[in-house]
Amino acid sequence: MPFKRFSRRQFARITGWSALGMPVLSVGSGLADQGKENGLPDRRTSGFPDGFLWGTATSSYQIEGAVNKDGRGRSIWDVFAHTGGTISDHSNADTAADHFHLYKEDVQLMKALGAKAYRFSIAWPRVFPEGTGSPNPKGLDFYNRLLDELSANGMEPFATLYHWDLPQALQDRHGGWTSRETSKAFADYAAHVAGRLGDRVKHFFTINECSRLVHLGHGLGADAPGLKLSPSELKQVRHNVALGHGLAVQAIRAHGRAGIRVGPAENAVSCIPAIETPANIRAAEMATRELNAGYLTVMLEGRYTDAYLAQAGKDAPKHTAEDLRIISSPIDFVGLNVYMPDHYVVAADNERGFTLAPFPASFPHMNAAWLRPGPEAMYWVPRHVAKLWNVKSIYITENGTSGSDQPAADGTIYDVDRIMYLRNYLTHLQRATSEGVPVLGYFLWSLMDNFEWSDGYEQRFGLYHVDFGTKRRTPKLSASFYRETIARNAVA
Ligand code: GBH
Repeated sequence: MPFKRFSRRQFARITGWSALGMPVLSVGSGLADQGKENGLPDRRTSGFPDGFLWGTATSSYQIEGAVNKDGRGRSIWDVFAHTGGTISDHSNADTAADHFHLYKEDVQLMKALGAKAYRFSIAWPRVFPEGTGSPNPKGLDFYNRLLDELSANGMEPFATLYHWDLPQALQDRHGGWTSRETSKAFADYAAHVAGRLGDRVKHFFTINECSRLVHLGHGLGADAPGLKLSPSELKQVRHNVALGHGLAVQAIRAHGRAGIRVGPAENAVSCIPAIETPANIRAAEMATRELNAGYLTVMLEGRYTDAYLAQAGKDAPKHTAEDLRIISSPIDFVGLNVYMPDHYVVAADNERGFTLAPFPASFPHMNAAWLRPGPEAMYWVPRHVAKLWNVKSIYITENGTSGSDQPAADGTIYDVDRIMYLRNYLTHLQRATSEGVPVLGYFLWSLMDNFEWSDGYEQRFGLYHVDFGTKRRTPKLSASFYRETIARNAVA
């Protein structure tokens, strides 16, 4: 049902667009010009590079629903969410936002923003219900339909192969990522998908946020598969995940078309110089390299740092030189999920050369207790990555915030906290691109409210509000903010 689930009039009122989806004010007569008239700086002159790619992001388990449709196998998240006490509101994603059935409407939501790119993930258990073996063609059909719809609407697809929904069969058979059998199975799945979708998908991300699936899934037990492993087992999982990334890079190149582009989507541990001095900046770079040793550092350098191995001691992951060559297979870009500062760094005269400042209890947070607003992370993370490893192409694969998102008396969700957050992060992104940091595009998390893992439906990250009962989508005020930013190619 195209676009009818929220009232067109309401949408137009909130966004300042006519009912036909045309802007009421043309960009040229919009706020950018008003700024000029008011004597404010013309922000169009400090915009983003020409051709900068604006998009939104989602992931399969968080939006699709239809978990039993067309032969999909169970994933570790189905099992985890159906285990008592794992999800704060006792929910699961059996139907989620029902994107599986409403994908056409959802493509219109992206289009209404003026976005030109969409990052989504493919559910491995739809494609290989048992993790390996015979593929389920009906599973891939869903993504064929989605790709057709994206293409018909001028939307460039960016596909993530693994956004945490591991086939449960691999957990049962091999212990999931505790075994390198899973790394190999991941490469076989990646090869199959690249072979079938690689004619239309030019950009693949291997694994979303290695560190979260390692720590929260296998260390703290807060995410699927809910394990609390020992330090040595955890380091082995981390190694197997990195190996899975490298094997998938090779498989995609071997089975995709010439020119296919591939890279990770990492939430690199973000290290911000507490005060911008040359010494602190250098310290923040060193911290970035050490604190990402098991992830970006090994992927881009092909070795674990001395400090990582020394600190691990007898718990160091078992690995071969060949593993390291695979993990560091050349990639075409680095995807970065940037949400917050993980550490403010001060240069220090100690062995590591830096001190990580403890966060004061008074440091503010957004609606989610973990989400500290620190917009300068959006400048420093891509800058460090570009500088440390000479990376030439970067995408911001996620950035956004949850909010309480309550409708006001007039029915509108005035999510000015989200707008404040986005405006500040984008301002720092603009600083980065204007200084030549090679960020090519930005994917806002998220297109719409979705199943926020162990927070269930209690944390909403969308530009579009989703009523999870009726599945109705309604734009929040931030949808207008993003649309205006895209139209100007400058922060609105
Ligand atoms: C991303 O993770 C995910 O890729 C995406 O699926 C998700 O919906 C989105 O962000 C919003 O969360 O242990 O309680 O302190 C974000 C990065 C880093 C967020 C770890 C949660 C720890 C929570 N995550 N963080 S806690």
